[in-house]
Amino acid sequence: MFSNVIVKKPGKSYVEGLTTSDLGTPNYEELLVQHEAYVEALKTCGVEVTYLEADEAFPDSTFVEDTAVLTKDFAVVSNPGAASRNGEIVEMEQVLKGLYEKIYYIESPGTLDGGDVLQADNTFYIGISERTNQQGAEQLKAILEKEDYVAHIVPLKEFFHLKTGIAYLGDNKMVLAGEFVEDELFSSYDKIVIPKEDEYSANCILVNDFVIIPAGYPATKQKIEQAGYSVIELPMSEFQKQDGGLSCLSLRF
Ligand code: CIR
Repeated sequence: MFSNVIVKKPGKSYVEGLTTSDLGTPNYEELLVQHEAYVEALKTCGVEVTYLEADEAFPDSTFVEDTAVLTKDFAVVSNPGAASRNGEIVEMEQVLKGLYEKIYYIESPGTLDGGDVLQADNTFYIGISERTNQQGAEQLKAILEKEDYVAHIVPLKEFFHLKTGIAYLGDNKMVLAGEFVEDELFSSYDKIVIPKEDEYSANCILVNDFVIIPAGYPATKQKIEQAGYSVIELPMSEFQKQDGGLSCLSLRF
């Protein structure tokens, strides 16, 4: 169960953020409506929301997930791999100091984006990507093992971040897309497989009694409902334009 989340309002500079997609320029008004709906959905899931104000200096900073890895007992401040995003950790460190007694850090030359880290019960999966390098992944693995978790490093082939293509729903159920579907590392899970055309919906989040998924993926909705979950659908178009998904918009703990 999660009792807290951290979110951050997108600033007007969001439209100048990093992206590899060709889906067009985000509409800021629409973006704010979608962000508000996201925050409301989290409240529906029963969590306390720490709401950070927008910071125009960091266009991508609404994607707070990349700045930290959180558990119940400790926080890890990440070291984001994109130069324009690295300074986002300064504010997040201050916020986390108010919430946690035990804080670890990923240190250069190690880089790590929180979007490359997935927790499934006592096991963590750490992707190596354009943003997370081997040293960053090994630093996090060492921290997690010291804290009695199991950690596996997963070199990514195609996905942007690890969680672009995978989500854990608890109860041994794993949502998997693309390169992860046949990966031996995930063979022991009960798989919910997302086909190529619905790949964006593999980035969904379990928040207490609900699974939040992007709107527009009826097949994914059906599969997750069949697995026994209540689903909340949210419009995500303006976040998708900047390569962001549902998990990226919050830190949950
Ligand atoms: C970036 O390129 O960093 C942002 N435009 C998107 C970050 C998405 N974050 C995530 O998948 N955890």
